Amino acid sequence: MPSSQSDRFRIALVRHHDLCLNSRQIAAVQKRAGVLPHLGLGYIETVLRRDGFDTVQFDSPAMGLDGEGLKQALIRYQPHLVCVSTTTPGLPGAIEACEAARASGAKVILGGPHTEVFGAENLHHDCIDYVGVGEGLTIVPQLAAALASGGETKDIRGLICREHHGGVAPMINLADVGWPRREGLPMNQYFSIMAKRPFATMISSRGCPFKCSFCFKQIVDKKSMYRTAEDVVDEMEYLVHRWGVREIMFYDDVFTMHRKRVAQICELIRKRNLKVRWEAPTRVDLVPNELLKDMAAAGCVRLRFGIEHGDPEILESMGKESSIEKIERAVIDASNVGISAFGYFIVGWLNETQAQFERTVELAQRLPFDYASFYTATPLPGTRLFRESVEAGVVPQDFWLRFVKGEFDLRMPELAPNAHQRAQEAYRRFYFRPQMMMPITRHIFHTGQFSNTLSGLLTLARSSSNTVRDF
Ligand code: B12
Ligand code: SF4
Repeated sequence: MPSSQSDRFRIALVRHHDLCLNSRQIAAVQKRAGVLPHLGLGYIETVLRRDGFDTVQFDSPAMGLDGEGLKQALIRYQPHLVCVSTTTPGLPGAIEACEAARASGAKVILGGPHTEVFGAENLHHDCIDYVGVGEGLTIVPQLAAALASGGETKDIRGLICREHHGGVAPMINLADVGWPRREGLPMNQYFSIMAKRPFATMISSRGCPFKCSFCFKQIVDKKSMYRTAEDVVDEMEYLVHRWGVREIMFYDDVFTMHRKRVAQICELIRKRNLKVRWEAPTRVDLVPNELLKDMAAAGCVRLRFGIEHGDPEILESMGKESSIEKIERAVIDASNVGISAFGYFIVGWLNETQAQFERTVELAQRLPFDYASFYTATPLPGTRLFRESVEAGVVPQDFWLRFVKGEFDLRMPELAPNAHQRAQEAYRRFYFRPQMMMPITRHIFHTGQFSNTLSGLLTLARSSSNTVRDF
């Protein structure tokens, strides 16, 4: 442990770069698409501060820190404990962060969605002392308290180390935690190519009861949790007044799951005369027209729909529980009330034929989408898509295990022929057509992001990403 600069126990919370599978393409796209904050670490920091710990967040993409830069920053801070958060594809970046943390002399804990599938396996990397499985809001404060007082760690639920395995830490309600800490973060560095700046993110609910076969469910997401309308709008108001935020992006899985709650949020925004643009993800079967009108009147400018595919058979096999008719209805209704529709599509589905791919492009072109993303299907560990891909002989059973143990140069196998070319082609056919001139011009006018938009479009046209649907 580092020699103490002050009496307080110091904890660094780290999100490092996406040195993911096919990282170069993703980095190129993400650099232009934006830098979005990590709310999970912000929430953990809130709890740690409440418990009296000294904390700092190091958000490498926002702070422009590479591996060496992060290492030097950590050495200067001299943390006793470093918490690194990761997804599975993001593991290579997280390991670089853990190595930087190790060089600072701190104890290192790895957590986040990834560690819910692979726990002890991560201890293969010498730079990791602990793995947290499940709710970081309980694991990290308990570990910090134990380390600070020289106490035992073996009874901490959800904590794995080389000596013992503490199972899984159950979810706690975000509403009981307060808001994620943003002080100390370079708030002006966060942006989304789609949004007006200054911009911020929030989460108003957690979890989703649907079971799409490609979607990874965290333990904390298996039970849904909703914040009250009052608390949500209070945080929106705080972002506007404290940070001058002009647009808010919600990170929820499905924002409109509870119609009444969303209607209450809209009513409060209007009552308080809160002037802020906002956008949220949802499903096509959860946006009745009345609600859409309410949302538009309360500042909702964009809805992100998980459309996924234009082929009914594939939609069915994804377990999406939607239909082409529902997709058409929702996108047209949103557009009619003045809300931009962002369609997330997946191409290169397992055994996808050329004709099925064409149906996706055709649907994206036919409906009034202002934005679309086309991702190649990724069989994330722990998903039904992964099991089916293994059964189909397209992905080796031990693919992710090898990856987790350090074979970071593995390439993700394609589930359908030419999946990457299909993604590139879909982007080109969607964005580069005369009908997109209006939405693109409107976008530039509302967000003021002229150069980002143009270079983003060019990058999208040139590259494709191998990933699951995300932002
Ligand atoms: C917002 C978001 C993003 C944002 C912001 C990143 C972030 N993690 O916040 C952006 C766009 C950057 C992003 C990118 C990616 N994402 Co993403 N993202 C999400 C989303 C929709 C919400 C995350 C969130 O804010 N949750 C709420 C907060 C409160 O929880 P949390 O961050 O998960 O943190 C909690 C726990 O995980 C845990 N925890 C977190 N960190 C730590 C650290 C320690 C030490 C401990 C003990 C615990 C712990 O405690 C926290 C509090 O409860 C989730 C879906 C979901 N429902 O979680 C997908 C999700 C996390 N993303 C996913 C993926 C695959 C990606 C990408 C790889 C995709 C891509 N486009 O390339 C990239 C890679 C990013 C990276 N470096 O790893 C997958 C992860 C699956 C997996 N097995 O790893 C998810 C689950 C989507 C899905 N359903 O499949 N993502
Ligand atoms: S893709 Fe969306 S609707 Fe489907 S399970 Fe995941 S969060 Fe729920």
